[in-house]
Amino acid sequence: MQTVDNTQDQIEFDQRIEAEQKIEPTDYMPEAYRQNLIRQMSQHAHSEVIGMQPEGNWITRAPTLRRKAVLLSKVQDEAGHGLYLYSATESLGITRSDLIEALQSGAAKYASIFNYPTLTWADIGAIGWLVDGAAIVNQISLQRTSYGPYARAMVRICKEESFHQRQGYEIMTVLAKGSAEQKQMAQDAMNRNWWPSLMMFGPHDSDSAHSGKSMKWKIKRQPNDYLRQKFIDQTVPQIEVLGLQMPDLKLKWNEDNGNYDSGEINWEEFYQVINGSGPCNYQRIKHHKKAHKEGEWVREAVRAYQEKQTAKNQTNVA
Ligand code: FAQ
Repeated sequence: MQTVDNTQDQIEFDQRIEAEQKIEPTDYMPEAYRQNLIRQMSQHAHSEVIGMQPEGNWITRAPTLRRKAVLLSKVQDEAGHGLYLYSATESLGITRSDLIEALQSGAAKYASIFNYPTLTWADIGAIGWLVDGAAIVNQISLQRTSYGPYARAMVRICKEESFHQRQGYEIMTVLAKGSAEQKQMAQDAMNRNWWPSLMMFGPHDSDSAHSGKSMKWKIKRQPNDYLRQKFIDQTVPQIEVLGLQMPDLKLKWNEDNGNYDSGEINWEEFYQVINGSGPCNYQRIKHHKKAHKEGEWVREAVRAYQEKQTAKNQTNVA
């Protein structure tokens, strides 16, 4: 049973959400709000970190020194995003090791898109353009999320994602205006990444388990289908500029509602991928476990340093 104090806390929490005030780590929050934030934010952090793998795969094979330097920086940016988001999630009272354990055991998800392979250099262009493009549409909306540390992390992350999107589109522009083979590479990579990019926005609103509560608490500010449509509407003209064929023959401007109509996502594939049976799920987690194990000495060194510092400070106080 709730105590009187707790009821008052709940009323004040609801008022703050209503008034668009941010909830901060030391503020009262209902347990279900906290858990839902941990779920979404950690999923987001895991996505940034696992998302380094498909692109990292091309660092040694980038076609020029300039492309290599840019890709290296982009992948490092994604690591940075993962770190902000893990830190922001830890402010909800969960440890980093618990978060990593949930990723590695399959209890926590990460964006389905990163379970697809990057077959050619053009996939790097398509990821920057479409995947970062879809991520920005979602994350601009999340800049107004109700949890302060998450909202602030999103502001910085969006600035960097915006650069990533442009560098991806620039790769696509060069390929689309290149030789017939390069244009075909660009076309194939766009076709491969189009549907998985649309899946990044999650299931239809009618099938979205968390949207109701997340919208009420202003963790999510706009629903999955609205954001997906926004992404489609802004991306189709970019495909036209590239001079590529549409990846979905049903894409058609609808005068009546001012949006593009489109074909249906293969939801069976979506659920297979998010439940662990996509083309690269096994490989992604296996690689994460290996890298995490190899980094144990760094974590040990940090712990030893912290212990020494604490002992030194205690001696100084005494
Ligand atoms: N993949 O009830 P909903 C990036 C799960 S960052 C996997 O609608 P919700 C940068 C969902 O978790 C990309 N799982 O869920 C980059 C839930 O399962 P659960 C990451 C998905 O949370 C670029 C279940 O389905 N961005 O790309 C997906 O209300 C290039 C039911 O779904 C974010 O994470 C999916 N696509 O809405 C990095 C943004 N969709 O948890 C490297 C923050 C749904 O109960 C290279 N997250 N699920 O086990 C969000 O905005 C939301 O969590 C949604 C899903 C919109 C993804």
